[in-house]
Amino acid sequence: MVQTLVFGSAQADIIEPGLGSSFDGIDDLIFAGAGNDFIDLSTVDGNVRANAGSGDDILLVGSQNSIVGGPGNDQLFVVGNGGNTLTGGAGVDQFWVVNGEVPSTPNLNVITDYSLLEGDVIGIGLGGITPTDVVITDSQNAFGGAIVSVLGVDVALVAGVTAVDLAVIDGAGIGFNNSILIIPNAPVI
Ligand SMILES: [Ca+2]
Ligand SMILES: [Ca+2]
Ligand SMILES: [Ca+2]
Repeated sequence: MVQTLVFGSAQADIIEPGLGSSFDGIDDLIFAGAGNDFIDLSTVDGNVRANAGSGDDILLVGSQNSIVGGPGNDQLFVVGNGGNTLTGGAGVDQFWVVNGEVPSTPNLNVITDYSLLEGDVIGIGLGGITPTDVVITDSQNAFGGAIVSVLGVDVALVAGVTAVDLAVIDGAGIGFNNSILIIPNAPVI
C-alpha cells in the first residue's frame, strides 16, 4: 500500500477517492485547506486521515478513518460500520454518528472534542426514531467519556464529558426531521 498525499486548494474542493486524483482511499492523507470543502470517504475503510482545514466543511466517513473538521462550522457524517475518530475543531460542529442505518454490532466512533460551549450537536438521523431509542451512559473505560447507544447498539464515545452533561431531544422541533439531537444538558454560564 502506498500512502498518497492529497491537497486541496484555498477554494471549495470536492475530494473523494478516484475523483480526479490518484488516491485510492487506503492509508491516505488529505488536507483540504481553506474554503468550504466536501470530502467523501464514505466508501473507504482504510485508515485515511483527512483534515478539512478552515471553512464550513462537510465530511463523510466510512469505517476506521480519522477526520478533522478544523476551524469553521463543520458537519461530520458517519456512513458505515463505525470505528472512526471524529474531531470537529473550533466552531459549531455537527457530529452525525448514525445516518439512516444503525450498525448491527457496536463499533464506537470516538468524538474527541465535543464542546459544551461552542454549540456542537451530535445527530442521530434515522426514520421513526424517538428520544427513548437513544441512551447515554458513562463509559467504564479508564479515560471516561459518555457512550451513546442507539436501539441498543453503542455507536459513539464522547470524550471529555459525562452522561449528565448531555441531553437527548427530538430534532423535528428545530428543523431536523427524522432525527434525534444530543445537546448540552444545561446552558453553561
Ligand atoms: Ca479547500
Ligand atoms: Ca476547508
Ligand atoms: Ca469546526
